Amino acid sequence: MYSQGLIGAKTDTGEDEAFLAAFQARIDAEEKIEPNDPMPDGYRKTLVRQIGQHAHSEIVGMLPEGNWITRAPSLRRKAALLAKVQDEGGHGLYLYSAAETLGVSREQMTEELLSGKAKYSSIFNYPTPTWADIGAIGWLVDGAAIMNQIPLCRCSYGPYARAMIRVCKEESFHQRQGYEIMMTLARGSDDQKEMAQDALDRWWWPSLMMFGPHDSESQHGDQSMKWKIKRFTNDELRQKFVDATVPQAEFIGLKIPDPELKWNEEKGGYDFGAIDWDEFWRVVKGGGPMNRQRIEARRKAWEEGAWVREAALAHAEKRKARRAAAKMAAE
Ligand code: BYC
Repeated sequence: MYSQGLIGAKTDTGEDEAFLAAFQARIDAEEKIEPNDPMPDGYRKTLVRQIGQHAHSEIVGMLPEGNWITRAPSLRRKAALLAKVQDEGGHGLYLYSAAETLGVSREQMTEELLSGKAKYSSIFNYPTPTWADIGAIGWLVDGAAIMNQIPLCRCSYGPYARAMIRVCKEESFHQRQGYEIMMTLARGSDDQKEMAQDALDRWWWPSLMMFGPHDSESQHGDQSMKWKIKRFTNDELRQKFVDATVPQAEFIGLKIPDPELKWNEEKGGYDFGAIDWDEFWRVVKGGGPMNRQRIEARRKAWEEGAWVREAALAHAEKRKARRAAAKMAAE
């Protein structure tokens, strides 16, 4: 999708005050920053980190749902789930391509994921033991992802912003298919309703954690807001998600597992209970229920796909040589 011509590019941009002020002025004027434009190294690194982690999240995020493709309860459910999981793979590819425009290669990013240096969203380290988990992921995880990604369509970096437009359209379909699964279960037998409630109980708090630490603990938040990479803070987006999701739960007769959840007339939003940040950091640092299996699955896929990458490279070399020979013969 994007040129890889910048890999290994020189990043020495001569960052004196005038350069930084001129860059900030472009951001403040809502100009899009494009791959060949001069940019502060910190801006480039922040984007490589965020877009890389976002790409990894999409790819690792295929695993919990992929677990249910062979066991979906009907052909219609199977077709929809298969399409959704494929979409997530596509999102990962756009995002890896967008990150490559900043001078990092797919191989480097993958190595960082497999070595544990690069993070991916904490949410994908939880298991999917029942079919209702597939509903809960679509409804809550994709719902949270949309809340976070719609503003990224206005991110100051052009390739990331443009990739997000299609991603968001697809995520909104994902959210609806998840909610529809939950609605069907919630209106089904007592056992089905119980299964839906149990999935909501397990996915609610991890979904709130997807938005990242509180603003007061967010290391990168202020600078990313200033550079208009982020348009809302972690806490602002979390609040919007809670406000949008609580009525959806009420509509299908499920109960949000938070005794402190209460409408606050004055702020025009819900107050909600404290998030378990110890759990969040434990999961982010590799101690979640499925971290080991997720990375093992990615390592296996990367190693088993080596022959495909080698074959594609060999084919490209052959074509290049054939074209060069044909050109010489024609001269
Ligand atoms: N999990 O300073 P902060 C999907 C890290 S997938 C793990 O606030 P920032 C889907 C953070 O990276 C969509 N780590 O950071 C796919 C930082 O550590 P580093 C996934 C987290 O970047 C399949 C540290 O905590 N969406 O939709 O300003 C199926 C301090 O945080 C998390 C994206 O990736 C977390 N939840 O803000 C279904 C969105 N939160 O990097 C669905 C793009 C924070 O210094 N990313 N950390 O080592 C973002 O919008 C931002 O990066 C975040 C964090 C809001 C997540």
